[in-house]
Amino acid sequence: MKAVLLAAGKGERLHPITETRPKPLVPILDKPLLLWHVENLQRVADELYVVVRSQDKEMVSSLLNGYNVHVIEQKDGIGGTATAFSSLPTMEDFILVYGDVFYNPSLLQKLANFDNAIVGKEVNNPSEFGVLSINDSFLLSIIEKPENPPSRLINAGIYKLSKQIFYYVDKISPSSRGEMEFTDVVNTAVKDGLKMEVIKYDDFWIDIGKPWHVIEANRLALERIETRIDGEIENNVIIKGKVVIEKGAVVKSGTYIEGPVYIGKNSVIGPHSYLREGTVMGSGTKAGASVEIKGSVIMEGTKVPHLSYVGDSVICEDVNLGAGTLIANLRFDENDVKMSIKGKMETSGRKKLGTIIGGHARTGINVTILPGVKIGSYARIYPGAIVNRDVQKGEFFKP
Ligand code: TTP
Repeated sequence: MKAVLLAAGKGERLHPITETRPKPLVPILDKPLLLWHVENLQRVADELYVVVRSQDKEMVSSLLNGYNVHVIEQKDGIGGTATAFSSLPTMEDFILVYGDVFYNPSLLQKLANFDNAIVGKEVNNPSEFGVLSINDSFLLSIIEKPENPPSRLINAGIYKLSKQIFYYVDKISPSSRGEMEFTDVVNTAVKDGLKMEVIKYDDFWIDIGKPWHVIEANRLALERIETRIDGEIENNVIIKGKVVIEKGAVVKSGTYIEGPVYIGKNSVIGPHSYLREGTVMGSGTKAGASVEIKGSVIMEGTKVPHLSYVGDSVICEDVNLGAGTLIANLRFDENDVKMSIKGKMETSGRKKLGTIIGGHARTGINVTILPGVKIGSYARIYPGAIVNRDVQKGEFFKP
């Protein structure tokens, strides 16, 4: 059997994270999401296809060097998941997965037994997804973001498909949002009589579309780690809960860790830092003296050297936080934190959410960042500033 991964999205809602990396390279436990997918799919498929944007092809190909994967460029023209799909050669029998979902791969084994099947996941907010309308265990249609969802079962973005589906690719037109949608291909096929089973799946699942989902996907992965210590731990370090400490990492004296926490290779933690649950330190990162980090994803090469608090945030690669940089993650009114997504304020559904800082940004000393604020890649924040609005890519924020 073959497997296909659609990974040619723009990932605009994930800005500023995707200002400096394509969405498939967003890390989960310091490993690009794309590699999680490839390793999962290789368990059940002997041939893998990944569809990417032309500008990402080189980066993705070099990441997948050594893996047996065909990297295919998405066709030009109107974008969308159906365009990604139509870029593939015809196949007999295959699994198809959207590149931004994170899930338990044990599901794939079960899927392999069906001719045509779609995975359904029950969620509490179905109106935000494609909702499955079903009859017995068969799909009637996928309804995109309905106001009155017929069920709580949504399209998990994971399918088992047969060759017949290719026949319907040319039978659709652009959706109301101006994209060629793979769900329209599936709806057209089902309407024409194709039997598609709905496989209910109730293990962990997340669609990484918005910046805080990066924290949540990492948290899901963290909850499944087993303690492994390959790095060095100095005397007087206290570790509670599960931790992974990779090779070359050093945890210096006086540090207190409450797992689950992941510390990537060649990182330096401490002396006297406090890493709390849900923290992922990418490779080559630093959390220095009197630094507290909680529920955050710190990407490769980023330094938080002195006297800082980082809560419920994503700090991308090669960022430096000046001494005394403090990130607020809770509003005084304790309402859910909002964030601007493609220019529109959206609720995150989270009481605790700090900041999202793009790659290569710098903050001066004593900078304060308010909840839900995004700081673009390569931005500079003037010492002592209170950052109370989004900062654009490359902007020098000086109040
Ligand atoms: P989306 O999340 O709908 O789109 P996106 O990745 O472009 O993100 P954003 O809306 O934030 O800009 O895409 C769902 C999946 O489909 C994702 O895994 C990427 C894939 N996809 C393609 O392969 N090609 C495309 O043209 C689009 C739009 C998505």
